[in-house]
Amino acid sequence: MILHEIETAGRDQMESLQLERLRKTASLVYHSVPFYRDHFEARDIHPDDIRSLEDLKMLPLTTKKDLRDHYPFGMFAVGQEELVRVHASSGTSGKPTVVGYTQKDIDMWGDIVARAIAMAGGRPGSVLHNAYGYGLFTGGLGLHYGSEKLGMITVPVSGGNMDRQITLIEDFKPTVICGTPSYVLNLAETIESQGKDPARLSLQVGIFGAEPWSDKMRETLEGILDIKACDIYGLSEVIGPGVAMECPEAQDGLHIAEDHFLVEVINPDTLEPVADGEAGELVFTSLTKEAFPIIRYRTGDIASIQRGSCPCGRTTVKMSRVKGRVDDMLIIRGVNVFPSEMEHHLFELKELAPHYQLHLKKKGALDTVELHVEVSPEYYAGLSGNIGHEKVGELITKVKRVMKNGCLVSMDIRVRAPKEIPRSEGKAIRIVDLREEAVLP
Ligand code: DLL
Repeated sequence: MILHEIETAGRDQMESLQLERLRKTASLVYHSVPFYRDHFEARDIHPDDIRSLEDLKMLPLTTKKDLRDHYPFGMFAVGQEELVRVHASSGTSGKPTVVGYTQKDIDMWGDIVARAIAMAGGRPGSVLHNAYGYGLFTGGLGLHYGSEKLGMITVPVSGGNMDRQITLIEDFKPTVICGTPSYVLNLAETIESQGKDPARLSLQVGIFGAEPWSDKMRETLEGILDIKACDIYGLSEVIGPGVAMECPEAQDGLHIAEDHFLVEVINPDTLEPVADGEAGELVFTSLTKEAFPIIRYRTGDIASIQRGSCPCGRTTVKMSRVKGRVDDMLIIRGVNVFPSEMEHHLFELKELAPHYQLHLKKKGALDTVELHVEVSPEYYAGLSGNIGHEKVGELITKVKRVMKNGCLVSMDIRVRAPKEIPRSEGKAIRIVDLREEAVLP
């Protein structure tokens, strides 16, 4: 096990480091980013007034809208001559969110991702197959630089071209694979469809993130590939992947790189802090970034945090798996539910393949949700390839019952034949919103 000293620091040591860095960051944004300076001045405070970590709460929360309003470079704290990279996240509407990095930011990011890969079990000299997309998305380059920094032989495959991915895995014999869980599942199934057993490949560890996934999805991936699958979390606004990483020893929560990012959890409606262990919206403040420091950023991600010791020996605060995004939460007949919770229950059914989509539709004035599930090839064979077979009625009743018991929701179910649900090419599309179309004449 590779443990970095700071990952096992005592609380006092960690918090005094955080405070020192927070004060530096506050001073940087006050002097260099008009948006933040206005916040200080409106509250009649000065960076020197920040004397404890709690004092951070004197400052307001920052939202995605604030970043969009300052598109493209208005939130940067350094001049263009100091920037060496930008990334952007696409977002569903309007302009993308642009983030920038100095060389020091890139080095720091590489360090934390190297730490994350080492935590999962990556080792210098062995091969890492990186199937996260390269480009404006932070996944590809984020894992790439971390892997190189750790001294791993980095294969920058990016997404797409399944056949090439499979050849490279067979020939280069990576021990670590990185990608979104839905894409790697797609890859594993493609390998199976070629009559090969993905469990016999050289892979030992999967570093999966960039989208919500359930413990059942973990079981599926670990089983099909015979690997240990660990969750990696991050977002471009905070840095990219590496904000938090799950250790294989516990597989129970992700260690936050607390020496670089300060976490809070708030109730997304009242904006008040919630207690440890309670789910709420994650809020992050960067402590060491130069180009794009961020103060109290509302991530939109729902999770809880826990403090205390971990079997791996690390003392850093852990966040739970992300349940989903505030804006992906569905309210079905008054019950709140996230797609990843449905996934957890759906994947228990042997008749189904691990693929699903939720279609939001309009029936008159009412919003309705249809859950599309796909039967496994074995079950399909038992239907003699006829999706209209009477046995499907029993399956629908069963799926309805599982959703009702597991998530307390009743919804319409549509059963699809194998491969009918589109496969992931990156972040999986779990929710398809057809409501706009429905209201068109
Ligand atoms: O997805 C960064 C990343 C790349 C993380 C590779 C992990 C691996 P964005 O494109 O800015 O950055 O999207 C960030 O993705 O706010 C979450 O909603 C979601 N997300 C990221 N990691 C996880 C995860 C990258 N492990 C948004 N579990 C975040 C659940 C995740 N959701």
